[in-house]
Amino acid sequence: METPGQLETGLEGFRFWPGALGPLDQTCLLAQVRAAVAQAPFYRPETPGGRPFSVLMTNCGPLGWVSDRTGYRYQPLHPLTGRPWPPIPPLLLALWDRLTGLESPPDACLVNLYRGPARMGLHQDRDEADLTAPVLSVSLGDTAMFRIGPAAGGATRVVRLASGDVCALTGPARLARHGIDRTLPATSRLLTGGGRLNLTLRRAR
Ligand code: MD3
Ligand code: FE
Repeated sequence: METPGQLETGLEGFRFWPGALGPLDQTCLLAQVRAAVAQAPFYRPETPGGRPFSVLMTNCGPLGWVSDRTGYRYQPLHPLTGRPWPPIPPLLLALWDRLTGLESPPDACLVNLYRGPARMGLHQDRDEADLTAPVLSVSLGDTAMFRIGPAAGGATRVVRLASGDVCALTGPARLARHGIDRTLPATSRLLTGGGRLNLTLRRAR
């Protein structure tokens, strides 16, 4: 695994590469994500309790994470179009290779879109079959206030995730509680009209 930068979260297994993607790579990746979104449009999922997410979502790859009144799961088809998710953008596969050093590629890429007051409450990611595989997160667009704390609960801290930043959640941090408090408007000009995209690469099965 490429050596990550230093960042004190007090959480072992939280790896952070600020500015891993330069402006050119960000523009390239955004074009690849836009092409995928043309095939698999963003939609607003509902929690199992029937509340709409403020974040819009879509996926790439063999499997996509979905939520509705029946629960959370990974599935091969877009819930609205009924079509398979488009392939994971090549730039992301190369990044997974470079930063995780893992032989097995990701089989799911969740794409989150934050606009205006969109946020994501504290949660754990545990819908994946193998919870020892890392999650790799790529941020594009406006800066996010990302909150993270230990799996067992207790003190959390906030890390700013800016456009081009990449982090990996491995080891003890894989089950960390985390969320997005808010995004900071007009902190990036990458997305026309503002907002933030987050791409998470995962091994779901
Ligand atoms: C820590 N996404 O999709 S990315 C998610 O910015 C999610 O959209 C946030 O939480 C976002 O589930 C945070 C950073 C991240 C991603 C996955 C994690 C942190 C994580 C998995 C385990 C622990
Ligand atoms: Fe998460």
